[in-house]
Amino acid sequence: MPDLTAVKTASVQTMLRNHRIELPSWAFGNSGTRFKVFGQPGVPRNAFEKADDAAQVHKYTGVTPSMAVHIPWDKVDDYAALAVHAKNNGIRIGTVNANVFQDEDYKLGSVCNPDPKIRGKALAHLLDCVDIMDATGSRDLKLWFADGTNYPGQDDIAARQDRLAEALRAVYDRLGPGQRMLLEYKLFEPSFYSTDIPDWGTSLVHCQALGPRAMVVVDTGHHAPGVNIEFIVAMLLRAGRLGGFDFNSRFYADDDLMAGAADPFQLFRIMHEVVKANALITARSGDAGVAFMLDQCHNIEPKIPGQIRSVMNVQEATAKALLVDAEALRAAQRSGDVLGANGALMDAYNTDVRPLLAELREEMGLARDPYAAYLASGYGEKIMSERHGGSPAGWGA
Ligand code: RM4
Ligand code: MN
Repeated sequence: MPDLTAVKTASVQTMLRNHRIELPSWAFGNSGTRFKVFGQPGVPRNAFEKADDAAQVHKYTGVTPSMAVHIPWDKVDDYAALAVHAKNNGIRIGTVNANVFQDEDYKLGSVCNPDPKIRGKALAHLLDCVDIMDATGSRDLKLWFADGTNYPGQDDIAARQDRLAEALRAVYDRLGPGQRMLLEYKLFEPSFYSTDIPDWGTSLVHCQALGPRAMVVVDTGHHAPGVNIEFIVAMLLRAGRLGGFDFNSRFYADDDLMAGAADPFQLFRIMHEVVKANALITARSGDAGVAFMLDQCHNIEPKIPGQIRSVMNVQEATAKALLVDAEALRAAQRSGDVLGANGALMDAYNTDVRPLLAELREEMGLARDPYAAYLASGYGEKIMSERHGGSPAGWGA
């Protein structure tokens, strides 16, 4: 078993105290599947109210001081005012997510579309997103493209890559100092025959061609079943190109369930690679730093508690990863002690880290159980009585 001496516990707690997790604005709005969006009472009606809800998660967890926005879902007239509003609530606006997948024009793709006019429109949106980053003080632009084809021969696979590279170059060159581009990949959907950025290799090739401030983002839901995600994480860290995570859980495809819900062991294994690479604590500016973001939807469960639970799950996986006895593990690995090495990892995974986290929260002036504290706060009842007519976050079935 890992030796939970006071010194070890304190050093793990120090790391956890500084480990930041970013919340997605879209987690707070109504969401669902293509079959049905189930509306919930009290959901935010605009980006300002989403920031209010994100601030609640931060208030009870103490580790989520930023909220990612999705444009145009979070379109406002004055982004600087949104940033000020977030700040007044104790958080800030984080990653700006572009959306070039919900306009009629994008039926055959956005930046890879065969029509140059449509490519131009998509590029203009991406550049607008950089303007928004300037106004909100955001570091990262996150790009996910729904681009691809449904039928062999529908379009030229290689030519689409050229179009993609051209658009990415224009956006990259527009980034200000200290701003980064995070390029996401997803194996399939909505395109079923070919996807223009289906995997980490494709994303990495584009990032490397662009420059050091283009980095890959790993959405844990965007892989085929059985894929060893921690291997990808290790490779990207090794290449210095892991820009961030979109954490969520999947059982089948891009399920967007709460992080750590479907496979907490996988989350632990991922965090173990991060911890080994000393990549846990992110720099606020500059090129370095892994962004730990949630990308989730709460379709049937209440949203703010769902986010709090997800943050707790990420913290628990991280705490366990920090508890791995690195020396014992290395010694076992070097001596070819297969079971000893595996045992060192499993000992950490099987440790109950909830008391350690509860103690840390107490030290931070928070309730030991953020989930229960939020439920007892009355905020959920308040927004239910005050807010009427919250609209779907974006998928809007
Ligand atoms: C995409 C991708 C993006 C997210 C949208 C909502 O599948 O994961 O990161 O912004 O969904
Ligand atoms: Mn994502």
